[in-house]
Amino acid sequence: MALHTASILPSTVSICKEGKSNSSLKETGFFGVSLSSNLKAEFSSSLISRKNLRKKELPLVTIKAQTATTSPAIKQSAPEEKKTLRKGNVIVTGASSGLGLATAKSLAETGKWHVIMACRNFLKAEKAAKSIGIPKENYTVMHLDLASFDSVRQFVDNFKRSGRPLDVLVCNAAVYLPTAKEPTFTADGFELSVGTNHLGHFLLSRLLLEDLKQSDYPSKRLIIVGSITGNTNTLAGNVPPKANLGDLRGLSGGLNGLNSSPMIDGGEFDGAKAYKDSKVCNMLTMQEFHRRFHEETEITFASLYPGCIATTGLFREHIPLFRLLFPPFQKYITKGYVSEEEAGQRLAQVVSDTNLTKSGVYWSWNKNSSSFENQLSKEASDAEKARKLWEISEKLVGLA
Ligand code: LMG
Ligand code: NDP
Ligand code: PMR
Repeated sequence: MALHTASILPSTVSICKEGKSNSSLKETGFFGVSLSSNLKAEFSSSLISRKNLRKKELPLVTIKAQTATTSPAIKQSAPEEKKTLRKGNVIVTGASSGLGLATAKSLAETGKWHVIMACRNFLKAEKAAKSIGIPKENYTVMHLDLASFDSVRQFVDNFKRSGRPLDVLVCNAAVYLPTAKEPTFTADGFELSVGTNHLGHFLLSRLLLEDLKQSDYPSKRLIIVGSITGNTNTLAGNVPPKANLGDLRGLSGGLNGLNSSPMIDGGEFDGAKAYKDSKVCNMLTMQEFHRRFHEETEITFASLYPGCIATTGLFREHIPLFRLLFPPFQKYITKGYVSEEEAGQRLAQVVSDTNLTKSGVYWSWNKNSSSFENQLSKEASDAEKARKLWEISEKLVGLA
């Protein structure tokens, strides 16, 4: 199957420290002062520009999605595992850095999970897994570029072919383009942040729902990572630009910046807003899944805000001054800071803790690092909007 040129281009330039970990702080603040940054930088991004979208017309390079299995697909029970409960299989998207990597580590080192690290950069993921010390029998890297529906479909095919049952799917990957002046687009022509963070995950989850449903694991789950910044019922969610999906007219129009706006609400392009909008989509999608499928499938659908992990690659496109000041600002002023390691444990908890089986919940953690069911903003819990978002998204990803 041919992947578009886009999917073989390096998607972003990483200029941020990654894999840093500091587990000394445990507070998660929901109130605090803001350090802002209207400082914009002229970073040239190697992302696919609107012009580059035309490259779809160039001769396509045919590549197969890479799949390397670091352990046998059919798991032999380790001698110490005499119990009836088999190892759980969990797919984590974007597990090559930050929260996803920390979560993969946290789950894999328990010995109870086999983590399928679904990543766009195969080698980076392998290296990251090795360097962070994930036991090699407990993970498999599989290629997935969420910015290409072909790649998502190919990933799903490859996964199904592996013969593994699917017990938990974690939609974690994301891009954040706060300094972009112009929109960039996925292989299928959708604004990149919403295209990757929401549409790619929407298609992936829909295609894997049946696998989750078939799982005989005691608790099967679909987790979609949300964020405080998409929730306007918080101070952090009120830092401009605020998330707002409006009446979804841009999304209905195809989010392509040609005959429609690249923004969901139909407005002018704003990279920071597009990210926050995508997080609202993630949280609405989780609830819509819950309403449509929880009763029938017994799958737990949940979202979470893991805390402000100010050191991850998410901020790689932000200006250097922001990357320098953001971690101390979050640590000492808002107290919302959380280390990658701690955030990974939180997400791992949502994946596997037998106390967190409630469906339709948006989890957060308090100052003592105890989980609690958090309130979503009015928009992020608007059932009518969730339904509309679902229906439009279905059309855009080719499922309706
Ligand atoms: C957008 O900007 C970007 O444009 C976009 O690209 C993207 O990055 C997006 O969400 C991501 O952010 C956000 C916007 C937020 O930023 C601005 O427009 C810049 C506003 C600058 C405001 C900074 C105020 C700093 C003033 C310092 C004065 C200090 C004195 C106080 C000291 C008291 C100490 C005891 O815009 C806003 O958020 C507007 C609202 C801003 C309210 C700010 C409240 C200020 C509170 C004081 C903060 C103190 C910060 C200290 C910094 C310490 C650093 C370690
Ligand atoms: P990182 O940038 O460290 O991790 C993002 C991951 O997503 C990377 O592995 C990246 O791959 C991957 N990714 C990006 N684009 C694609 C794509 N097209 N296909 C497949 N994978 C892709 O950021 P974080 O760890 O901080 O972010 C993880 C999640 O946490 C996101 O959903 C984010 O919204 C959420 N979050 C983060 C917060 C924070 O403070 N950092 C706070 C709240 C929520 P690659 O390594 O190749 O770049
Ligand atoms: Mg925030 C209670 C305080 C709090 C928390 C928990 C966050 C989290 N932020 C808080 C407050 C503020 N921030 C305030 C008061 C300001 C304005 C001065 C502020 C600014 C700010 C900027 C410019 N914050 C940011 C940015 C970003 O570029 C980050 C962003 O919006 O990414 C989308 C960000 C974040 N603040 C957070 C968190 C968790 C983020 C980033 C990641 C995310 O939501 O996924």
